[in-house]
Amino acid sequence: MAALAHFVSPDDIRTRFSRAMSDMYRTEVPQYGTLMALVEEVNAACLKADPELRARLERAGELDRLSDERHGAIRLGTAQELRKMGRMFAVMGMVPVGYYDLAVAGIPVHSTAFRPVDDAALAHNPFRVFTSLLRTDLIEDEGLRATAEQILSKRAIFTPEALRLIALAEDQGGLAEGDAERFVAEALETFRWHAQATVDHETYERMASAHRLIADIVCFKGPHINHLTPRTLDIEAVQRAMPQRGISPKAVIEGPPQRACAILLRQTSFKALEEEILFPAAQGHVPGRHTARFGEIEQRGVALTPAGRALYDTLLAQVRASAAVGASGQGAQTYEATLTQVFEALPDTWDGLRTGCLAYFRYAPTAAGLAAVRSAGTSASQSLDALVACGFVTADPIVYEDFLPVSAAGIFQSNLGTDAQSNAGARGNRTLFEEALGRSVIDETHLYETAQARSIEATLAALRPLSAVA
Ligand code: OOG
Ligand code: NI
Repeated sequence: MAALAHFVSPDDIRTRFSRAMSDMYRTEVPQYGTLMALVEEVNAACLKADPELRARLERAGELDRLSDERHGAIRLGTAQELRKMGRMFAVMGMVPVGYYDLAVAGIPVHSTAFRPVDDAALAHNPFRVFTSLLRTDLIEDEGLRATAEQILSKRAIFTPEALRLIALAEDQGGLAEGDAERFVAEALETFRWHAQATVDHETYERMASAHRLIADIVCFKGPHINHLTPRTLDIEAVQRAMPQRGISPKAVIEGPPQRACAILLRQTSFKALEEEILFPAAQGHVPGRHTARFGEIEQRGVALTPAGRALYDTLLAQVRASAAVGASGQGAQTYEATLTQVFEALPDTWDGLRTGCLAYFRYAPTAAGLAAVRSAGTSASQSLDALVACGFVTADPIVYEDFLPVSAAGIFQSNLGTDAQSNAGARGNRTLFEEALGRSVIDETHLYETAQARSIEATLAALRPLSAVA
């Protein structure tokens, strides 16, 4: 046991890695730096204007993590890559949570999110990576599929040193300072942009004509990080201010509408950059262009229970069936108006969400509650709801730490144009994904459920004389 003490904690390794990634992406995609600065300004203004929000974030341990909070995304080509990636993220305390089927939206990948799961780790740094795996089984042209698989089978996306350090961490149960430092530097190499394609121009075009995402995954040396997304407290304000800073956002914000009580996740992105790349040719190289890397912001709200989520999914489907947004943003205003109107069916007060069992909350005794116990003034048993109502218990929303498949599809699509292949009828294949990963993904609902249940248990224990155990 004592031997563990000299290991750097996975939480610290994750924070270092997330910062290193952010620094790297800032130099690779300067607009990301501009967006970060904007988000920081907006967040500071929000906290100043809304002391209650500030207090709530502070209680939830979200205030300190805010400026460090971001997610990234990568796209992998093979089961072997996914499995090794899982091992690499495990060194940073990140595990696969959730399964996202993008095939239904005509995108030939399926995904999970690697992220920390326990409360302390999340409070430390909730860095997440949306990780997609190419579904070569959805490439209809057999010749093309074989070529793609053959190209992918030959690449090595991890440095030998990174692999050595992952194995070392697994053997020892952690990494000491120098090794942790090296691990972060070596891991970063996997996510770096390579302007040089690994295939000739013709092969690239063949892949791209099946789906541009296939070209992005197959034709490069590794799974370059394709965006990093800071968390904002006011996505509308950032969306409005983006054009003034020379950034043009996509037409609509994905996810739920603006509400008094934020739910789940709202996201918007700016278009992918057109970048110069080089294709190997008989004589040296020929230049070409590729679009893959973009920027995104997100605003996170409360996690919904299965009942709340079912309502969200139904309402969103209703909106999308009645108000379509065109390829260049036509209909965006109607979409937003419809979204707002249809979502009136979902309660927009914390109490409404909580008492309707639509969202998850973290309960804690208040100073007044604890004082009441000490003076033992009340001996009557009270329900949790009654304790909240009389100010002896607080109920703070549990933040949604995951992603939304429909929103993710929208983010993918806004960066792919409209020439995407439609895999009509294609369905997710969770079993295939988990086989590739070498383990099953964690059920996110179970995590929220447990976090809420644990907080209730601790709260009732602290207020025992006041509470009904039922
Ligand atoms: C991932 C797109 C999805 C999100 O935040 O939902 C995503 C990708 O483009 O690789 O990042
Ligand atoms: Ni994203």
